[in-house]
Amino acid sequence: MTLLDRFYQGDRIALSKIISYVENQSPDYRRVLAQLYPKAGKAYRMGFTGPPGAGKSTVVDKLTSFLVKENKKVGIIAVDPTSPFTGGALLGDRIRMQDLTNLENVFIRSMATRGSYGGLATTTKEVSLVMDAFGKDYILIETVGVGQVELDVVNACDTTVVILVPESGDSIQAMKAGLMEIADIFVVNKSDREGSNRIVNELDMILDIRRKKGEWEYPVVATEAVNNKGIDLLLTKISEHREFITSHSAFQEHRKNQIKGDIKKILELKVRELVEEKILNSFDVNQIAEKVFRGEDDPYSCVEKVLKQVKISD
Ligand SMILES: Nc1nc2c(ncn2[C@@H]2O[C@H](COP(=O)(O)OP(=O)(O)OP(=O)(O)O)[C@@H](O)[C@H]2O)c(=O)[nH]1
Ligand SMILES: [Mg+2]
Repeated sequence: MTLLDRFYQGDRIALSKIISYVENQSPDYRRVLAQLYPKAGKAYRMGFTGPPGAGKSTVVDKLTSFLVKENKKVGIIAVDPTSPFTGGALLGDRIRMQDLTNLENVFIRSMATRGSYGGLATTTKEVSLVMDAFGKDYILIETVGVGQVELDVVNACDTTVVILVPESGDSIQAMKAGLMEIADIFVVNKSDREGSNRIVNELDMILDIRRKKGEWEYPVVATEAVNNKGIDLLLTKISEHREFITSHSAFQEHRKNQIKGDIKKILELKVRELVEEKILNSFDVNQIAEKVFRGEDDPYSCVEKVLKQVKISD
């Protein structure tokens, strides 16, 4: 039996192996993804982002427990900022969500950002695709909200949840441009702490400008994740958002835009590889430099000539 056969039979070890294969961009990993692609598209993907320590993992953990009780299959991707010391994922998320790892219907994967430009690990989307093809109903992606990461979350998810804490109050204005714009749902976690009502009200005020009749309501949900409070309401809001977007053409547009983004990304990566393999390696820059130096040719014409000679695709 091949690895893919085992994967299709629901073998978790096969799932884990295929994820590693894709993560490491092993030879032919694109062929594997191409095979899985038609099987994917059924999972609902939610992103959870927000400042470090806001309670993202706790929220994801509690939400997962709810979903599992409803017999749903859940995949979790925890994207950790690359530690400058270990170069790998921090252990924190894994440890906190450990109770879930024993559950048959839950699969957790921690990934490092590897300092890629995107922040969100470049392969997060591919890993999500693999989990989707495996038959997960929900994929929950946790990332620390820094810079570019947020946009990547939106691009990889159907519903984006931004998690803040009462202490975030002072920075709301500063965040407006980034986190505020990407959230479909806001969570004020640690609502057991002082100042929770104030930040909920502040967010409500800012969001009122954005709320339009008949449009999505951009709800703010107060939670105390550690004590499982407010999680049921959050799940209700996520379901409402799902219903909202799937009943509007916006959803189809969003998915189409994601596909366009994917195609461009795949193409860019491929072109970069081809340039490396087929052009830079077969190109004797020293010889050309000599010619140019001797005044026999100019660099522009040389590049054109090189490009005419190479065969890009087989
Ligand atoms: N008081 C209080 N503490 C909470 C609540 N939710 C989570 N915590 C605690 O906050 C700490 C951080 O929670 P995490 O869930 O690890 O936060 P995170 O956002 O995933 O953190 P990073 O992944 O490191 O960015 C933990 O010690 C939690 O127990 C809450 O509702 N109230
Ligand atoms: Mg976490």
